[in-house]
Amino acid sequence: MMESLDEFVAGHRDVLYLLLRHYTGLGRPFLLRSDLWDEFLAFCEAQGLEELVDSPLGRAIAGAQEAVIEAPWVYVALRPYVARWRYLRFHLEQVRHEEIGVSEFLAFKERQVEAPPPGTWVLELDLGPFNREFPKLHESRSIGRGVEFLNRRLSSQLFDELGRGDRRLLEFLRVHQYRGRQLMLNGRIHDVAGLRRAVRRAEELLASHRDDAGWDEVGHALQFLGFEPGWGRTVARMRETLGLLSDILEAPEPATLERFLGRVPMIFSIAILSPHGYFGQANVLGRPDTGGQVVYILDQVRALEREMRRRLEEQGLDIEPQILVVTRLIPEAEGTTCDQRIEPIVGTRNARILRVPFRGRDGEVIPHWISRFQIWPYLERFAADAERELLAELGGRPDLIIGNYSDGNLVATLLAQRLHVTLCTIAHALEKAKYLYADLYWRDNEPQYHFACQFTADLIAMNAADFIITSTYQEIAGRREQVGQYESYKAFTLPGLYRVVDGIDIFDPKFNIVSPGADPEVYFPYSDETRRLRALHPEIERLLYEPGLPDSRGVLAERGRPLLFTMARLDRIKNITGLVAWYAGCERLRALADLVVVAGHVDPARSDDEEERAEITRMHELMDRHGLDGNVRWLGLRLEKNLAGELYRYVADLHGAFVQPALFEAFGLTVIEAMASGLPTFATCYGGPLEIIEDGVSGFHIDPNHGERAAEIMADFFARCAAEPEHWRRVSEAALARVRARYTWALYAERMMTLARVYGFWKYVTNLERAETRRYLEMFYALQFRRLADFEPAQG
Ligand code: UDP
Ligand code: LCN
Repeated sequence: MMESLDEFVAGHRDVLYLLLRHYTGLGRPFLLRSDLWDEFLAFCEAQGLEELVDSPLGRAIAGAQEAVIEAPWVYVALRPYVARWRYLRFHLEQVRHEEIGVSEFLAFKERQVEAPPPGTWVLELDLGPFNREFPKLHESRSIGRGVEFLNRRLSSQLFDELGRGDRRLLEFLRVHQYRGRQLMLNGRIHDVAGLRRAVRRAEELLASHRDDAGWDEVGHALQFLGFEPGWGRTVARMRETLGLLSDILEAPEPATLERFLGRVPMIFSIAILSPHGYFGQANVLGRPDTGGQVVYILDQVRALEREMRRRLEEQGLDIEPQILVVTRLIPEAEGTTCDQRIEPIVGTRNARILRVPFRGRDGEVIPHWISRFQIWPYLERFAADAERELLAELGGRPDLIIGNYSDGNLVATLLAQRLHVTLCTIAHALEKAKYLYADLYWRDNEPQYHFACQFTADLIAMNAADFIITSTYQEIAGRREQVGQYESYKAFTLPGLYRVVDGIDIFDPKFNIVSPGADPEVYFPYSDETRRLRALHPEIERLLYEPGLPDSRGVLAERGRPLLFTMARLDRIKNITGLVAWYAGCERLRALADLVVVAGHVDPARSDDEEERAEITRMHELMDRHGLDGNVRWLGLRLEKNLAGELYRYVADLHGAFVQPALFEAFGLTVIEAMASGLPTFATCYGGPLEIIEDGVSGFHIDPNHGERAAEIMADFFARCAAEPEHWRRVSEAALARVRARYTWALYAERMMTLARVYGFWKYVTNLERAETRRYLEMFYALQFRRLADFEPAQG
C-alpha cells in the first residue's frame, strides 16, 4: 500500500496539496475516521475528482483512523488492515510525506492538548521488548484463538525440538493434589521410561476388567504401578485417559494434548472478582454500575459449577467444587443483600458470594455505594482483606482466579501474583472504547471518571493475565473499519502523564473468544408453550397498558399493536433517548408499532446518578415535545428476570421486535436474550451486536449515528411483516438458530475449563510465567497507579 501511495502522490502533487489544504482549512486539530472520509468525498465532489475514491490515495484515506493537524503538518494514523498500524506525516507547503514512528505521532497529538516545555522527558510505556521472544499469531483472522495456536506451537517445540517435554509432563502429573491427597501419579514413577512402562502395564491390567468397574476394584493394583485417583471413574474412562497419555508420549499432537489436559484434575475451586457494584441476586440490576456483568457472572458460576462437577465426576473424584464470587460489602445496602458477608448462589450447590467491605485510610468501613469510577483508592486494601477471607473460606488457595471489569481485573492481578495462581481476566467493557477522547482529555474527565486510573489498571491487568476471555472477535481486534477494544490500548497517550507506545499485543496467544449465553431456564423461545409463564401475563399487561401505573409514563392508545421493545440501564451510551427521538421523528414507524422502554426511573428524584438524571430529563422532554404518550410506554422499573423473559416472549407473540440502539455496546446480553426468545432484533453496529447478528438474516444492524435511517429500517421491517407474515417468522427462526449455535453457557463452561487447564499446564512447563513483564508491571503499579489512585472519592 505504501509503495503505491508514494508513487501516486509523486505523480499527483497538486491533488495532494489541495486535499491537505482542505483538511487544514477545516481548522480542527483532530479528525476522526468518518470526518476524514466524509471530507475526502466532499473534496472529490467539489473538485470534480470522483475517480480519486478508487485511487491509492483514496484507499489510504479509507484506512486512516485519525489525523492530527497543526498546519503545515498533517499527521495520520493508518490502519490498512485489522490490527496493523502505520503512521505518516504530510507537509502542506512542501507537499511531501514520510513515515514516522508511533512515539512521534503520539507526541504530536499531545502537543495539541498540552504542549510540554521543550526537552521534557515523557514516560513511555513499552511492553514490546518483553514479548519479543514469545510466540505470536501472525494472521489477524487467528486472533482470539490463542489456545489452538499455543497447543500447536508449543507442543511441537516442547516435545520435538527440546526433547524434554515428556519429562516436564511427568513432573506436571506429579504435582496434583487435593487437600493433601495425591492425585494422578505417586512417587513410584521416577522417569519418563518408568512412566511409559507403567502406562503399558496399567493398560494391560485394565484390559482384564469390566468397563464399568471402579477405582475400588483396580485402585490398589494401579497404585502399586504408580497411579493415583483422577484417571477416570470407570475402567473404560481410565483406559481412554491412559490411551491419550500414551499417544502423547509416542507423538504429541495438539488436539490429543488438549483432550488429555482437559481431563487432568486441576481445578477444584475458583475465585471470581467483581468488587464494585451492588453484586447480589435480587434488586440489583439496573442500578448504576450493575448491569450485564452481574447477570454474566451468576450464569457463569452456575455453568462452571456444573462443568466442574461433571469433570470431577468423570475423573472419579468425589470432590465438591467451590466457587466464590468476591465483591464489596456495602452496609447501606438499600434493600439488597449487599450488606451480608456470605450469600449462597441460587441454582448451585456450593457457590457463594463473599463480601468484603472497602476500608478507608484509618481502617474504617466505607458504608455507602460508590460509583465504579471512584473506587480506585480502596482496591489495594480490598485485595489484601479479600485474600485473607478468601483463603479462610476456601480452606486454601483457589486454583483459578477470574477478574471482571477494570477493578476486578486489577484486584485479581494482585491476588494472582501473591498466591501464584493462574489468572484469567474478562473486560466486559473497556471504557476507553466508549468515551471519545477519554484518553486525550483525561485531565478534564478526572474528577468524574478517573479514566487515567482505569486505563492504567487495564494495562496492568491485561498484560499480567495468563489468559483473557473475550465475548467476541471485535472486542479484541474490531473489524476492517473499527478499532478493537483491546487494540485501542496498543498506542495512546495521556498527555502530561504518560505515553503508551506498545501497551498490548493482540496477536498474543493469551486472547481467547469464549462467548457468554443467555440463561436457558429464563430466555427460551416464545413457541415453547409448555414452559411459558402465562400466569405472568396479567402483570405484563398491567405493565404495558394500565393507566396511572406508578413509575410509568405514557399509555398505549391501542392494544395488540406490534411492539418495539427496548430495555437497558439509562446511561448516555445506551442511547435510549436517541431511540425515542428517532421513533418520534419517523411517522411511518409510529404508525406501524408502539414503543416500550424499560429503563431508569420516571422520577428523576429517585436516581442517585448524575448521568442517569440527565437522561431522564431528556426522556420527558422528548415525550412532551413530540406528544408521544399514546405511542410510547416508558417503565422506570427493574424487571425481575423471569418477568423480563416472559415479556420478550409476549412481545414475540405480538410479532414485535427488540431494539438495542447503543452508541457502543461491548457485547449486549439483552441482544442474545431477545434472540433466544425468538424476537427479531435491531442492534447497534458498534460493538458486540455487529458480530452476534448477521445483518438481514438473524436480525438487523442499525447505526446509532444515523437514527433516521435506523428508524426507516425498522419501519421497513414492520411494513414487510404486515404484508408477508412469513418474514417475521424467518428472522425469528434465524435468531434462535444463531443463539443456539454460538451463544450458550454450556459451550462457554466447557471451553473455559479446558482453557484454564491448558494455560495452567503451559505456565508450568514453559516460561509463560513472564517474570520480566510482571516485574515491569509491578513497578508501573507502584509508581504510577498508586499515585493516580490517591484521591478523595466523590460520593454518588
Ligand atoms: N436487565 C434485567 N432487568 C432490567 C434491566 C436489565 O433483567 O430491568 C438485565 C438484562 O436482561 C441483561 C442485563 O440486565 O441481562 C443487561 O446486560 P447488557 O449486557 O445488555 O448491558 P450492560 O448493562 O451490562 O451494559
Ligand atoms: C458489560 C457490557 O457493557 C455489556 O455489553 C456486556 O454484555 C456485559 O458487560 C456482560 O459482559
